[in-house]
Amino acid sequence: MSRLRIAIQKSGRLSDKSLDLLKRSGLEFSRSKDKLFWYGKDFPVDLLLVRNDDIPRMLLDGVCDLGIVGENIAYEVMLEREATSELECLKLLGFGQCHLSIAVPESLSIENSSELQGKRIATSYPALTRHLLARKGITMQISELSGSVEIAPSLGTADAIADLVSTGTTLRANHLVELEVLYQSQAALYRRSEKLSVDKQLLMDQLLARIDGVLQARKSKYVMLHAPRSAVTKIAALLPGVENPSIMPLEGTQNLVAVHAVCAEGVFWEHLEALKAAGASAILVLPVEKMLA
Ligand code: PRT
Repeated sequence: MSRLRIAIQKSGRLSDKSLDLLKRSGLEFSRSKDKLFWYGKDFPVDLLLVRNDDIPRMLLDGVCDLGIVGENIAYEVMLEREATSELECLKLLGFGQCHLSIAVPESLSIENSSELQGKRIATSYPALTRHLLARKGITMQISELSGSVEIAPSLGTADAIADLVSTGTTLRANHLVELEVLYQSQAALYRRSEKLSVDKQLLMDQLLARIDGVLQARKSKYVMLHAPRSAVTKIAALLPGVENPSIMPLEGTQNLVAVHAVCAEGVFWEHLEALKAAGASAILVLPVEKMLA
């Protein structure tokens, strides 16, 4: 019987959320001693726990069928291997958000990346940086570093850096300012762009439907409220991302009904206040655990 192999980061920023997503999709694994290969128990999907930048390489080499990795790394490896059409991004996963930015020392009065033409830039993402700079018509001398990129300007080994930024704390701590965002990234699910056997494709479709369900449920909220019959249309229109709410009679009252709906978008205090102002009462907002369309 066919089995799928999915690679995720062993330990790092994306590991916990990747594993959590798979567990919420109903996958359970028996952990092997070396902890690099976990066997899928009830569903034929096994897990490989590897270094982040090995994931797209393993996908391209056919070692695994699916991989969860940052878009920045997938793009970097595809450029490095000149294989930009060989990985397919199946889903953006909504975590691991960051951006690849050019940053320069605060002390330099540079306002535009075009002023960096011909200068030195340090980065851990040489292929991506070269590619994105070239799109802007900028050529720089790229110095590849595997870490601590942010200290290159103060060491005098680079005039600028291209590094991932999430909160901006690292840049500030190193007296660097962001000049330009080159690329926005988040964790995504990838596969190799090639035809699978019928069995494997079926398995992959099943897994993708489950992952979709988890991602959709994460965004959704189940809202229950009481509303005067006369205000139901107005109140239903205030529920974010709802087309057809269920309207049910309430025992012992003629004027009030119960309205239940799955809101496909975030439900914020402003929404609740607007619902209350329109006549709603007893408003409850609950998380949705699983969804299958
Ligand atoms: O250890 P391993 O070989 O598996 O990989 P790794 O060292 O590349 O892993 P890790 O865990 O650091 O990053 C994994 C992925 O998380 C990256 O490829 C990105 O897709 C994503 N990600 C999201 C980030 C960040 N946010 C991030 N802030 N990756 C790195 N950073 C670093 C950045 O390089 C800089 O040093 O964090 C620092 C900046 O953070 P702020 O918050 O100070 O701006």
